[in-house]
Amino acid sequence: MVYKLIIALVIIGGLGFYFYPEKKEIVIPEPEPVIETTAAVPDVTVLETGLNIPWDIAFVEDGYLITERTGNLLYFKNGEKTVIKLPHPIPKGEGGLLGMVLHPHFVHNNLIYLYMTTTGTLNTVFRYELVNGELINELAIIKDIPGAIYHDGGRMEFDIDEYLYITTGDATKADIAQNLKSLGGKILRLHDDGAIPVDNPFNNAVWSYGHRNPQGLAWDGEGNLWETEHGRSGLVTGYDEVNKIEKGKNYGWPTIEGPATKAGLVTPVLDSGPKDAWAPASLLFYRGSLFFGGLKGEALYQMNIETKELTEYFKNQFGRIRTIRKGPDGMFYILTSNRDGRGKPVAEDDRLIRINPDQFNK
Ligand SMILES: [Ca+2]
Repeated sequence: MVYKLIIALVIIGGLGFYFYPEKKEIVIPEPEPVIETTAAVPDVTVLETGLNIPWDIAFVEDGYLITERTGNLLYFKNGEKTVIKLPHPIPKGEGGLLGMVLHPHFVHNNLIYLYMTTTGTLNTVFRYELVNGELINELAIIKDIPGAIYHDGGRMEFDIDEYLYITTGDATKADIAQNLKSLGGKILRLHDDGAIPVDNPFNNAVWSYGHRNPQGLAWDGEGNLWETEHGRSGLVTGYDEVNKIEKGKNYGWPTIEGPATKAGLVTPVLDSGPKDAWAPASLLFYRGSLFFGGLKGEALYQMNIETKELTEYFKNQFGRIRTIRKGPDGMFYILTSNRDGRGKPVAEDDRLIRINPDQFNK
C-alpha cells in the first residue's frame, strides 16, 4: 500500500513537472552599489543669494536657519524663506544678531540660543523655544557682555558634555580681556540654562581669558578645544591666532601678541605673522584638520593639527568668508560677509555656499 502511494506520488510529481516545467524564479536583488555619500555632490554649490551679512547657520529638519547681523533670523525650507520675528529689535549700527546654536537635544526640546546686541552696545545670549516658527519662553542665560561696533565675539558651541561655550570680544577696550570680573575678551562656559558650572576656574562664567576677539570654537578628535581669534587691527594688522584652549589659562591679549612668549601667558599654536591677516571668523574640525573662514584673508583655511601646515582654498573667489559649519549631510556650508562695509559685494552677495569636503583630501 505504502509502495503504491509512493509510486503515485512520483507519477503525480512527474506530471507536475511535465505540466509546469517553468519554475517561478526567485529574484534576488542585486546588492546596492556602494556610493561614497559625498561623491555625487559638486565641489561648490551656491544655495542662497541676496543675504545681508549672514553670521551663523543651524540645521533643522527640512531646512536651515540663518542669522543676519542686521537682526533677521531666517528659515529656509524647500527654497522658501520665512523671517522669524525676534522678540527684541537690534540697535542699528552696533554688533547685531550674531551667533546661533541649537541645544544638543533640539529635536526634543526646540531650544535655540541667540547671541545679540540689546540695549546700547551690551550683548546678551537668549535661549528660546522655537515652536511653529515663533520664538517663545525667552530666558536670558547671560547678559551685559561688553560690546562695541566691532570685537563682539559672538560664537557659541556645545561640547559633548552639553556645556555651552561662548566667545566674547574685548569691545575695543583691550584691558578688560585681563580683568576676570569682566565678561569681555573671554571664552565663557555655562550650563544650558545659564547656571555657572561648579568646576569653572574662577567661580564665574569665565573659562579662559586674555582674548581679543575670538570668533571660532571647535573640539578635535581627542577632545581638545581650539579657538580662532582676530589679532591687532587698525593701522597695522596681522598676528591672527589659532589657540588650543585650556581651562583657566591666559591667552595674553593685550600683553603679548603673535609668537611672543611670557611666563604665565599662552602663545598661539599658529599665528598669521605681522604682515598677513586672515581675520579668522569661525572654526570646524574635520579629519585631523581645523578649517576656518577668513574675512580679510578672503579664503577658507585648513590647518593640519599635526603638522601646523596651513592651506588656503577659494582665495579671493567668494570674497570675505565668515562662517563654516558642517551640515547633517557631511557637507561644509560657508557664509560670505561682503555686505558688512568692508567687502566688495557682487550682485549675488551675500551667499550661502555648500562645499564638498572630498576635494580637500585629494
Ligand atoms: Ca593671544
